[in-house]
Amino acid sequence: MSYKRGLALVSVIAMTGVLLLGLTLGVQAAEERVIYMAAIEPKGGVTADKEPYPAVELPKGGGYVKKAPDAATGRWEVSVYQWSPATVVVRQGERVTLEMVGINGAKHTAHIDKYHPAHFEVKRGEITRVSFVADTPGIFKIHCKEHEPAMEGTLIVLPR
Ligand SMILES: [Cu+2]
Repeated sequence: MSYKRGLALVSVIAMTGVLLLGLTLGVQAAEERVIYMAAIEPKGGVTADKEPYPAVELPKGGGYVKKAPDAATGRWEVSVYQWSPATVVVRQGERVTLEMVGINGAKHTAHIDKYHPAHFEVKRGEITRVSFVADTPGIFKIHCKEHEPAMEGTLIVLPR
C-alpha cells in the first residue's frame, strides 16, 4: 500500500468514527431520561437517659419532626422529609421524566420552578411521573408544600 492510499484509508476510518460518534450522541439526545426519586423520611431516636431531649425548636413548616420523650420508654425521635436523590442533574435539551414514589408521608404536594409550576401529588405507595424537555439551563427548586423548608430538591440543567 502506498503512503497516500494508506493516509486516505486512515482518513476514511477517522471520518466514519466521527460520523458514528455524532449519530450516537444524536440518538442519546433524543432519548428520554428517566430519573427515579423517592419521598423519604430518615429518622433517628434515642432514650432521654442516654441523650437529653433537645430544648431548641426545629424550623416550622412540617419538614422537620421532633417527638418528645415517650412517657413509658423515654424514647424521643427526630426525622426530616426529603427527596432522594435531592439533587438531579440533566443536560439541556434532554427529555426528562422524574419517576417519584412515595415512601413516607401520606402526601407531598409538589411543584418544580419553571418546568412544572402546577402542583402534582406524590402519595405513599404510588408512582407519580413528571415529564418535560429541559430546554433552559439553570438551577431550579423542587418544592414540597407539606414539608417546608427541608423537603426541597434541586434540578440542575447543564448548558449544552
Ligand atoms: Cu413532602
